[in-house]
Amino acid sequence: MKLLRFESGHGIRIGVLDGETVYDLTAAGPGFSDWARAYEDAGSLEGLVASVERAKRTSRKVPYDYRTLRAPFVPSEIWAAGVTYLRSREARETETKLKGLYDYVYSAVRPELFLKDSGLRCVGPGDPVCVRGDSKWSVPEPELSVVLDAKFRVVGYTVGNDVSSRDIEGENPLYLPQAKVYRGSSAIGPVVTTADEVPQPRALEIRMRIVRGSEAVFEGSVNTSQLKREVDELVGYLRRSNVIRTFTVLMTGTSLVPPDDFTLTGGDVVEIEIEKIGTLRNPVEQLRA
Ligand code: DO4
Ligand code: MG
Repeated sequence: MKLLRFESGHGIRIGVLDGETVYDLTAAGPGFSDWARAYEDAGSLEGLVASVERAKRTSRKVPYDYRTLRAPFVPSEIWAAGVTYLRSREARETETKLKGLYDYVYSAVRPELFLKDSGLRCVGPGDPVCVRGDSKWSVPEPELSVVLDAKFRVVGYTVGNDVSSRDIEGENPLYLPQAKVYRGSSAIGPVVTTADEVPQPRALEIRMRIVRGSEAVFEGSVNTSQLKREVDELVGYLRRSNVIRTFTVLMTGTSLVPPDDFTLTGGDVVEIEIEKIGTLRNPVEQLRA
């Protein structure tokens, strides 16, 4: 199932995507006011799938229109894993003034995990992701993103963009929260594909294209088979002595790093496609210093 939210003349609706058709579930009952509530009411992914299938029978169908999409849910929190691909390790070791840290964490038993967002700075499809006003070197980070329930069970997967400032992190790794957390610094969407449809999260193709004007200024692809750690391993570290709410996101790290002379610029459009999920497309806004 592909879970989404969209805007209509009647406010924000929740729906499921089936081919080019969206089943608008919002009127199906009070539990369908938002995905976290529908999931909590159903108690499990299996329960949610069953209640959605029932609700679909009486739901209105509307054509799929990307322009109406919102983030598929408002994340309770976004956590992110770092240096989980060789390419990320190389890029960070190049940019940092403190050599060795990224080499170490790539091979360490404990992964790097950090709190990316409270949900406040995250946008959905079509909304702008931002470049900090005090950063001279910023990049998108396309990441397979795991959607978790409050028991740390995998509900599904979405496309994530961990927008980051390379110069701020490169100056000092202790500046990581400033390099990672600011207005419009993350995006998720366009849908959540439920876990039953993604039996092998480490076998998905990720593609990114950055368009400037009419030209693609960066294009790249990677397969999640290159991810150094199992999804379960990352979730296992997140759950240690921790508590989360349903619909918390865990981004799994990036491997697509544009060349070192590239920086994201206001007006660019970032397109990230992940197999079985879809394409997350966001324009870029330059913030003032
Ligand atoms: O160590 C900094 C963050 C790394 C990261 O976000 C990534 O590898 O995706
Ligand atoms: Mg990242």
